Amino acid sequence: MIRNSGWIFALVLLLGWAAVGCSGKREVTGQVFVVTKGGENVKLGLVGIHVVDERRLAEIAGRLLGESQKSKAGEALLLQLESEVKTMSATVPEAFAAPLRRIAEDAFRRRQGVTGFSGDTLSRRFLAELPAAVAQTDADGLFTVEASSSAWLAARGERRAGSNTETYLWLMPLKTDAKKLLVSNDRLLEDDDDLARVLASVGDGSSTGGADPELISWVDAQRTAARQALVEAKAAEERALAEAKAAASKARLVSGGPFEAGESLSLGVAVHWIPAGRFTMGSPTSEEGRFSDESQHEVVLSRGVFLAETECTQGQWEAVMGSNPSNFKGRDRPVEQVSWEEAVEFCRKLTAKQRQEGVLPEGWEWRLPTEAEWEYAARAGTTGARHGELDAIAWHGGNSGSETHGVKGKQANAWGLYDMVGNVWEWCGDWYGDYPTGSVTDPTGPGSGSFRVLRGGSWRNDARFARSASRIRGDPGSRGSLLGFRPALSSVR
Ligand SMILES: [Ca+2]
Repeated sequence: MIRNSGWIFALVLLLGWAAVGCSGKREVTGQVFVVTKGGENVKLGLVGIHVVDERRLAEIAGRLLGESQKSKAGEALLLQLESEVKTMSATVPEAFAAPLRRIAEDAFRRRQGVTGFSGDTLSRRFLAELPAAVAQTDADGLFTVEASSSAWLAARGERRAGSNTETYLWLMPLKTDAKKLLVSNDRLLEDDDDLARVLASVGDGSSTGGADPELISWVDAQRTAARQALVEAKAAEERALAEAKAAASKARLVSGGPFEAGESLSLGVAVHWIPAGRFTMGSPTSEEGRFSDESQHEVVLSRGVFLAETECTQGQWEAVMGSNPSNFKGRDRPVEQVSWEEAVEFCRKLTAKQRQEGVLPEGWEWRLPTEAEWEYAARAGTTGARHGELDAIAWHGGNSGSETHGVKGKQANAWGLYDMVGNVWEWCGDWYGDYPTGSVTDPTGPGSGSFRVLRGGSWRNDARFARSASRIRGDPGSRGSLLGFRPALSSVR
C-alpha cells in the first residue's frame, strides 16, 4: 500500500490457502500479476516475499513514524503519507493506521516550506527494516511461503523506467479466513469479477507475469542500497542543518553583536563568545603545582572574540588541509602532530575557504587565540587552579589511558568550551616570554622570540599542567602527539 500514487500499472496478488501445517503455520501460495499499460517500456523487478510478525510490523511502522516527526527528512515523508492515507485500504491494521492518519493530517497542515523529497523514501525505510525475504516469485509470478495466521506478507518490488527506479512495498495480512484473497492497488477485492474490472481499468487487459533472474538479483541489491540510502539521507540532513546554522551564524556576525558571553555560533566550526573584560592572569603563589613563570598581573581585554568549542578535530583539519597527520586516529579526536606554523596555516586557509564559499563575512577571520585570550576563556570567570574538578573536566596523565580522546568527553566550562585543560596542549599566537609586571590591555606577547606558547596540559601530563595558568614553550616547527590547538574567530582589527 506504500507506493507512488498515479502509477499506470496494477500489482495484483492472489493468495490461496493450501494445507494448514503444524505449529500453527500454514502454507500459502500466491501469484503476482503485473499489468502495464500497452506500449510503455516498464520492467518490474519481481518480487521478494517477506513474512513479518504483526507486532514487529507495528513496531517498525511506529518507530519510523516517530522518527519522521523529529527530522526534516521525516517531514518530507509525512507529506508522502498524506497521499497514502487517502488510499488506505482494509489491509492496514488500526495500530498502524491511526497514528498514520493523525500524523499525515498534521503534515498536511505544515506542508508549507517543505520541498525536495523522494517519493519512495518511506518504502526504502521499510525495506531496510524487514527480515530477509523467504521467497521469490518464479517465472510465472508464483510463490509459496509458510507463515502463522498472525503474520503479514510484505512484497517488495522495484519499477524501472529508463534510468529511473522506484521502490514499492506491499503489505497484506494472512489472518483472513477467506479462502482466496485478492489484493489490488488500494483495497481488498471482492471476487474474480472485481479483479477483472481492475485489470480492465489499467490498460488493454493483458497481464504479464514472470520473474526476470537479472531483476531478482538486482532487487536484492536494493536492500543494500536502501541501507546506504539511509546513511546518505542522514548525512544530507546533517549538511542541511549545518548550512542553516552557518547562514544564521553569518547573519549574526554581520550584525556585529552585541554577543552574549558563551553565545554559540557555528560556521562549520562551533564557537562561543568570549566577552571583553578584565581578569587576573597567572596564578597566586599559594596555588599547588604552579611554576614561577605564572606571576599574576591584571589584563584588560577590550574586545571580545569567539573561541572554538573544542580543540581542532581531525575531521575539521582534514576538511581544510586534505590530510591527517595525527598519531591517534579518530574523526572527533583532536588533531595532533601539527606545528605552530601549520596551525596558523590552517587558520589562514579556513578563512580563505570560508570567504570564498560565502560562509564567513568580510571583517572576520580565523586565527590562533592570544595567550591572554586563552587563559581568560579557560577561566570563564573562575579564579582557582582550573574551572572544575580535575577528572570531571580533563583528560590528563592520570586518567587518559595514554591516548587522546574524542573532544567533548568531559564537562565544558561556563562559556561552553571543552577540554581547555587536558587532552592536547593548545598553541597560542604569542611568542613565549616573561609576563609584564603591571596592568596591560590586549597583550599579544613579546615582539619576537624563539618559542611559541602552549597551554592547558595534555593526555600525558600530570595534574600540575592541567591548570588555567600553566604555560609551556614549544619550537614553532615542532610536532608531537601532545600538541594541538583551537582556533579563534575574531573581527579583523
Ligand atoms: Ca586542551
